[in-house]
Amino acid sequence: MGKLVALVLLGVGLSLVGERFLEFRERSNASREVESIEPENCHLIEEIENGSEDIDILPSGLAFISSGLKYPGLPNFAPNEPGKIFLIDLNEQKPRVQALEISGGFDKELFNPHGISIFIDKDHTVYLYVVNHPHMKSTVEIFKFEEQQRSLVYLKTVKHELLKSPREVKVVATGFSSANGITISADQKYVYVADVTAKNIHVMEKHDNWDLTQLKVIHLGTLVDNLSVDPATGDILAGCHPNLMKLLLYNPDDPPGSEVLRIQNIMSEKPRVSTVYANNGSVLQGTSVASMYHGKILIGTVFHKTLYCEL
Ligand SMILES: *[C@@H]1O[C@H](CO)[C@@H](O)[C@H](O)[C@H]1NC(C)=O
Ligand SMILES: *[C@@H]1O[C@H](CO)[C@@H](O)[C@H](O)[C@H]1NC(C)=O
Ligand SMILES: *[C@@H]1O[C@H](CO)[C@@H](O)[C@H](O)[C@H]1NC(C)=O
Ligand SMILES: CC(=O)N[C@H]1CO[C@H](CO)[C@@H](O)[C@@H]1O
Ligand SMILES: [Ca+2]
Ligand SMILES: [Ca+2]
Repeated sequence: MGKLVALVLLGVGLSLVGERFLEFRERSNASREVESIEPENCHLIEEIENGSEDIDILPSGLAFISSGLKYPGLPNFAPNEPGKIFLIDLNEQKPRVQALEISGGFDKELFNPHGISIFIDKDHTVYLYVVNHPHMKSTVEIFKFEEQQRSLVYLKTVKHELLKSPREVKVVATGFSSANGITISADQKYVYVADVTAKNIHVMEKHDNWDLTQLKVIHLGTLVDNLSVDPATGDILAGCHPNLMKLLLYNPDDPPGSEVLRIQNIMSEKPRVSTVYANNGSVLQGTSVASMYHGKILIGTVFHKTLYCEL
């Protein structure tokens, strides 16, 4: 979201000067009306209502959710509360939610979690990498997940001057107007990159040395934030901002909407793009990510609530 916001704010700043404003309004689909689409079994997760910017799910169905992001230019309902990582067990009939305890001398008061990524070591140890913005700086925190205790043990902080908007990969591809979400196929052969303002997804082939060559571009017509892959089917879920401008110029009476798209058979001649969820903001505002486990979907937002759905 960081890069996206910076880019859009820059865009707004520049474009306010002249008629580019109109063009930007158009590009960001500021006035797009969103028609509701909702699977039958959806409910809000009561315990997480101040953001769920990123979600990552273990192969066992335990989902990590980062909550409480504070970022310049983005709305936030709980500016004085530290961020948290929540855990949800998607194997449960009615999944419960718990905030993970953090031990190991970590400064929890300054915790401002953004993107998260699970890393599973060869010895099956689970690590959680968390992009953190203490005092609006950018660091990456590395935690070890203790499944029995349901807690995170702080291991170390990675800091670097170049780490302004940390990404999970080295620079291997260029030519995006605003690359944001990135994810890799289950077989590790393809990399999918979301280009927010170009409203598309680039499908790249990953070579052994991590060079990428572009295979195709899939146009979605909506501003794509984060991508995830359903490990069971290989489908891609995209958390999208149908009217990005409303997210940045937040007005509770005319809130930003939410949209989740699913791309099936992405490598085929005709990938199928369908809308899994769409809402005008009356239920869910500012979707940033959706992740799937055995037909169950968690839909996260930049600063708002969190929705659980069964397909
Ligand atoms: C969204 O923006 C594009 C320009 O990027 C425009 O062509 C399209 O009509 C807009 N869609 C809606 C629904 O406003
Ligand atoms: C969300 O933030 C509001 C405002 O600070 C607070 O009252 C509420 O308890 C928070 N909700 C959760 C679930 O943390
Ligand atoms: C959103 O849709 C609901 C019906 O689903 C409607 O009652 C409400 O007025 C709409 N809100 C906005 C801001 O358009
Ligand atoms: C995994 C992934 O694609 N994460 C991205 C989600 O979006 C933020 C920006 O909003 C990026 O910084 C992350 O890399
Ligand atoms: Ca994001
Ligand atoms: Ca992530």
